[in-house]
Amino acid sequence: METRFVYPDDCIAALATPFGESALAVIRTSGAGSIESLAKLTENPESLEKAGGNTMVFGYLKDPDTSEQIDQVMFGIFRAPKSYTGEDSVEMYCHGSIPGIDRILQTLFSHGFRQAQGGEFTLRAFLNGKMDLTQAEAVHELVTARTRTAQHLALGRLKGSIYHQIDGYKKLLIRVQAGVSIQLDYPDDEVEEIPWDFEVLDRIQKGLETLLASYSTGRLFQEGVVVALAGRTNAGKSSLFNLFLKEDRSIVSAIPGTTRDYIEAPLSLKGVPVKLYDTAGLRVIEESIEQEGIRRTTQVMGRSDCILYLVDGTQGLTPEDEEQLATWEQRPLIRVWNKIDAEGVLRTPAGFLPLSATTGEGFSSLEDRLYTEAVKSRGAGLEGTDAVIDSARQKRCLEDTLGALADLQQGIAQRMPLDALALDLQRALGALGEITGEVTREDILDAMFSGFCVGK
Ligand SMILES: Nc1nc2c(ncn2[C@@H]2O[C@H](COP(=O)(O)OP(=O)(O)O)[C@@H](O)[C@H]2O)c(=O)[nH]1
Ligand SMILES: [Mg+2]
Repeated sequence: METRFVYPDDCIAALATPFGESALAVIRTSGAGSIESLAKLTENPESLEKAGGNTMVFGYLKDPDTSEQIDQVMFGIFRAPKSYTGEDSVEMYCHGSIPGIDRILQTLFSHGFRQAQGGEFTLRAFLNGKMDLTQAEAVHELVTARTRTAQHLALGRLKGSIYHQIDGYKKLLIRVQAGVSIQLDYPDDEVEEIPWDFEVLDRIQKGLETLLASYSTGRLFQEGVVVALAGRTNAGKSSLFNLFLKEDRSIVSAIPGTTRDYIEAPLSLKGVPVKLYDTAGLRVIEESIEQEGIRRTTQVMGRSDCILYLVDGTQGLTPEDEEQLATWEQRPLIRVWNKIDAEGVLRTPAGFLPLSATTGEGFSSLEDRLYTEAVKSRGAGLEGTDAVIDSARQKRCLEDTLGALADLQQGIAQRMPLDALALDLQRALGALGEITGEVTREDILDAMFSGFCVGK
């Protein structure tokens, strides 16, 4: 298989900020010789060549072919190994006009620099030992986090929350392995004792299981949950939608059937990213536009993680509501009795949450309930969220490790020969090492870093 990163040690450059008009644009470069190559593109090459690491240099970029000035720039100079990538590196703080950025990049690309591929800076950081793979993945997660909690969890991983745990378990396993090796080296020792420290093995397994279980929580924060508002027209879905968003996004109207298509909006529910859908009401009607709206409503309900089903408390439960509730019974669903502020509202039946989408009464209980449902429907737990894994790759490695450890325990119970058991142990250690990237194949690296944005 062809991999993209064979000998990634040439000079790369990329725009690290969005390509658009802004006060500043940051252009990142890295690679042996990058400082010298860049110096040639400035009015005063010595100021860069002689600059120490971790210093800023003020100057002008020029096109060496025409000697024309391109931009006034602050150069951040980093010298190997003290840089993000571990290589010589220059970060340029330029002016953020689109033609300006374009001109600078074109000049770099025709004078010794190549366009960096997605994630290539972080890949180099990993290859140069600046971070382990869980931290490299956290960089990506940190950039793409959608809520504050997600961002916080990713930052924890970047600081090494996963790495330190894995490293701890690995050291314990190596101790177990050492005990086995001694036994293997001196087989004719009369000790028939099995050299297994079951207490330590248990501790490792439990710890890894906890980490593995945190994956659903990690995914919850990364992907978020889909919540659909449903119910008959005029139940107050659009009003509730706006209450969630704290703004008037969806049209609220006393005329039935105003919302004909669904609209969606992102929001954060106590740190969990939610995609909330306001749907067309469920109402049997001849008109074809509205029928299409209803078809789409059913579709959105079908793929949601939780349905908020609203009933107009002044109207009470209709046969249509009963039918809908029966249809979606198997799904995570919260029954909401709306319009409790209204004159002549009927008593809230058992199993319904009282709400006024107009006054906001009952809304915080609804939020609590939705949060619990959303977390539960994803099988996530939020206790001890200091180390949460959020990578399918890490999950697979943990499963491999636990698989090998289970084989080991079974082998011990069946009194398998020690050298066979030593192989299980080796397999467990290998899978554990893969998590942090001590043993990682190039194609895995390739797949992993290609999901990054350019400039990271
Ligand atoms: N009194 C009262 N009226 C409400 C409440 N929620 C919605 N309404 C009214 O009910 C009508 C329909 O609301 P809307 O949100 O458009 O319902 P939808 O068709 O389900 O989206 C509008 O006139 C709203 O002002 C509520 O909690 N209390
Ligand atoms: Mg509506």
